[in-house]
Amino acid sequence: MDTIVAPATGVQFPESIAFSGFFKPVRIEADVYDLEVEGEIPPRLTGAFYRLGADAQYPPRLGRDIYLNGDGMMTMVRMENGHADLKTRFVRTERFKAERAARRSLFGVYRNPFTDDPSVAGKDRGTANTTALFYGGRLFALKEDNRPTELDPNTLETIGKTDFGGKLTGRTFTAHPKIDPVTGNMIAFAYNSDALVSNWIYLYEISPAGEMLREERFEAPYSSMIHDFLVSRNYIAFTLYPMLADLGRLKEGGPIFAWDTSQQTKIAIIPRTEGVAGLRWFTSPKLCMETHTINAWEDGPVLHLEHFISNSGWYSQFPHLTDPNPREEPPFGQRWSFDMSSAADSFAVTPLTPHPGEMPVVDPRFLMSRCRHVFFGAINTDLGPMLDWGPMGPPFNCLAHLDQDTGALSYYYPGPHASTEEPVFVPKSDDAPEGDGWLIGVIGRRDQQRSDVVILDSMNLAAGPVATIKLPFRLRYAFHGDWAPAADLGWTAPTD
Ligand code: V55
Ligand code: FE
Repeated sequence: MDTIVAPATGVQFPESIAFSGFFKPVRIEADVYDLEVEGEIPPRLTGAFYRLGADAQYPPRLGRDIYLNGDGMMTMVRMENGHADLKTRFVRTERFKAERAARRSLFGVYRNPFTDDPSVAGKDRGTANTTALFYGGRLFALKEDNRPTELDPNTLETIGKTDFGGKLTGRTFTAHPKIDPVTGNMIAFAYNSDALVSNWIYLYEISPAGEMLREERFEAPYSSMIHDFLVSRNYIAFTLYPMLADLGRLKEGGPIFAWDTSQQTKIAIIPRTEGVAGLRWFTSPKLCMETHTINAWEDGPVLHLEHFISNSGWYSQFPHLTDPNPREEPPFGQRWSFDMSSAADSFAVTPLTPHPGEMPVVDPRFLMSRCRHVFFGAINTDLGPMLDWGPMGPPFNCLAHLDQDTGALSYYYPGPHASTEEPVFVPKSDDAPEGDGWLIGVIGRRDQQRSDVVILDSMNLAAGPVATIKLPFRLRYAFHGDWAPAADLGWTAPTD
């Protein structure tokens, strides 16, 4: 860092959608004790709520970038005896530390090292900004283009990157691993892991103690963005869509991904026991993209994949390869059903949601088996107006609950200037029925430049929050979170 000189001018964020208004970087590393609480925090919720998102320490080096490239910012709300304390911390990545020392951005646009300042050539570009995962007593910050970063779950201090005892072979790791509620193991994958652009997909199984139990690889027909995947009791499944990576485009300083309509949407289904030797490929008759997965489960020989699907690329983040002005289609929930006893390359599609949605959660105790209850962010204009578009597309104006037995939908509507984020599900007790829990989620109050954390009864969203934890400032819209019970955090006395 010896030759880097801080710029002679002050910091200014651009006026673009990802860096202004309600989405302007917040950058506050806070400790606020005893937040205001309306209502009552359920005693069961003694522990810590985490959520991870992208903030931006500095304006983008080239004046432009997408929201997904911000620096990892962890939020923790620690709850105990009706009290709630807030802690927010940037993840101290190598990149964060280098840029702080230089007082400016050194790394260029999203996943493109060819746009970096030459002084950081070959340095770690990781942002650790997508998923807070509490697993095996450890808190991880995950981002799909790098290895997991471990944080202290009580202080949020950055411990460093992990390679699971030297057994993680690839340079990347998904932000959407699945925890098997029966075995306790983590099933994970990685892509673009042996090179910046690669067709190889890695599969991992890791124990709660952090031991690598299994690693396998298979080759995809193309190199594309693979954000999420599905695991049932007996299968692992990927929906691959042609948001293709291109090394030549990266070298020209362009975006890593572009939507290529000359390719098809492919599904890879892998039997868990047999592994990649038993892989079967399917082709979707319709070109479409999976945004996030809900769950996968089996009914006899039929494998059901439930996920949010959109019939276009994600143009708010990545361009269409040829169309300069493409129309982005919103995602809807769908169930894709594969009869695995048949050799046919086909599946049945059942729509699950009548309006657009995304960021689904189910009761994690029942993942990989049928989940009757699904919770997700939705846009339901019967409840109230749409909000102005944000840097991730149109914001959700409610949280929805889908009961798959009755088909009934119910909603929490936070008001006309408020948007929801993906909630975290905590069962009401260890033996509560499937789906009967508390949902903890952040609400963005756009008219107040402020955020709330709400706690909802999953079985009665329409009743509104049982508790609202009021934050004195705005949190930047974040991605995925988790819950850690106090017993797993080693609490003896209140921590500083
Ligand atoms: C996604 C999110 C990312 C990313 C790539 O939601 C894809 C999809 C938060 O970062 O880097
Ligand atoms: Fe995600």
